[in-house]
Amino acid sequence: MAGYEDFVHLGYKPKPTDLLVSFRVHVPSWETPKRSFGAVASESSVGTWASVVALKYLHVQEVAGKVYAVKKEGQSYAIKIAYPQDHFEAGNMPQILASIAGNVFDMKAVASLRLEDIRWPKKIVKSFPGPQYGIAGIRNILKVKKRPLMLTVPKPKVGMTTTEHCEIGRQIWLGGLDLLKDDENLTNQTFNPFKKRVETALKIRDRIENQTGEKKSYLINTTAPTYKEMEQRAKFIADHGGEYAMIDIITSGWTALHSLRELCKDLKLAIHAHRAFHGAFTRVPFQGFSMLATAEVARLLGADQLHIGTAGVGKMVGSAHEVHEIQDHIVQQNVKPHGSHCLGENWGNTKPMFPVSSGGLHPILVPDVLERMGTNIMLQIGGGIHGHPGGSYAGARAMREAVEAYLDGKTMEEASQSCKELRDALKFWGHTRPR
Ligand code: CAP
Ligand code: MG
Repeated sequence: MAGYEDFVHLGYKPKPTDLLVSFRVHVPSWETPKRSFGAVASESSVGTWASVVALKYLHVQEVAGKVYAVKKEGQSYAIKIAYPQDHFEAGNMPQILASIAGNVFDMKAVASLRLEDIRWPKKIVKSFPGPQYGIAGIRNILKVKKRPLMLTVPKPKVGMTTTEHCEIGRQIWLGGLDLLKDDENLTNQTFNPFKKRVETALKIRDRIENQTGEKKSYLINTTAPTYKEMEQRAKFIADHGGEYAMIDIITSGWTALHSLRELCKDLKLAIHAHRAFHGAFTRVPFQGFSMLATAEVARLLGADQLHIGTAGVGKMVGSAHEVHEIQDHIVQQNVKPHGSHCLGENWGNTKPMFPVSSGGLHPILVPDVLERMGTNIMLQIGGGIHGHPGGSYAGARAMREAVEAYLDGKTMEEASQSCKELRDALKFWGHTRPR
């Protein structure tokens, strides 16, 4: 009768149409590795603990997962599972993740389990919308051809009035930044109501665009109690001339992101994806669901830009290696398999996502990030602008100057000689890295 071990087929050669998943498994001391691996394939596809007669039916076996590769790595194992694509409802991300990333994480048959990477077959990739604009499209909206795009979040992140929030917008747009952004937890609070903020900020944006001759925009958080309300907020943004809908993709959920993407096609809004909450399942190296896989899901569902970390420079964890891996997967169209977990990807016509580097940065750290992540990124600096001794305008000037200096091959010390705001930032923070 079918037991967990029957889901292990080490001779199986995956088909191009299979969806592949790589996991890191710790096997419990009382369990055999083969049964532990088989449990993951069984529980994530068709099986359960009991041997059920129907498991032997051919048509059931035809949509079952198969463990096809196993590699011991110290105390844990890297395993790979192939799932026939017909197991899944194409275009239904919640269902796909309920299979490959559902019950498996809390089974006793594994001591710990982390989903590291997913290789999506062509039919599944094509069943999702992908980004509407992508990197080239975003650069086209903001009329910035090459340099890194610059954005900031007013701080304190919540608590300021609409007037205070929008005044910061005026200062940073005047100071040279491209984008203002709502923080992940600013939505429609009584002291800063959504509609009043949108109306006030976009009027100021129009004025500063005329004053500076530069395109400016605003990443407005549409995260809401229901999708119906999210839809109304996105429509309000479009009706008032905004270019972006921001969404907290993890706390809102995948169906919310997918639905917002469909709406934004009609509204012609770009989507900025904030990943707050991801650390609950991406941070621990031996349990959870990787940020790499999370980024792939966000790209398929259609975010145009996504926070992916600072490559070790800022206040959040996320090593240079991890961030580079994610950056490759969201910017490139083809990624080759490599290492024990990376399964590679062919994104077909799915547009790339703009990497956003944010968290614990200030102007003097701009070169550190650009050296690591290149210049085809978005740089977000919040506290490192509004905590500048000269205030938000000075902080924005310092950031813009830091980016221009890097592009001109100048050090921060050299550039600070001709820019007071950068000089003050250098004096105030030096090259310290917050954590
Ligand atoms: C950064 C930030 C962003 C984090 C999110 C914050 O502010 O606004 O939400 O960058 O992390 O609230 O911490 P600071 P990540 O610039 O003041 O640090 O980008 O890694 O998703
Ligand atoms: Mg934030």
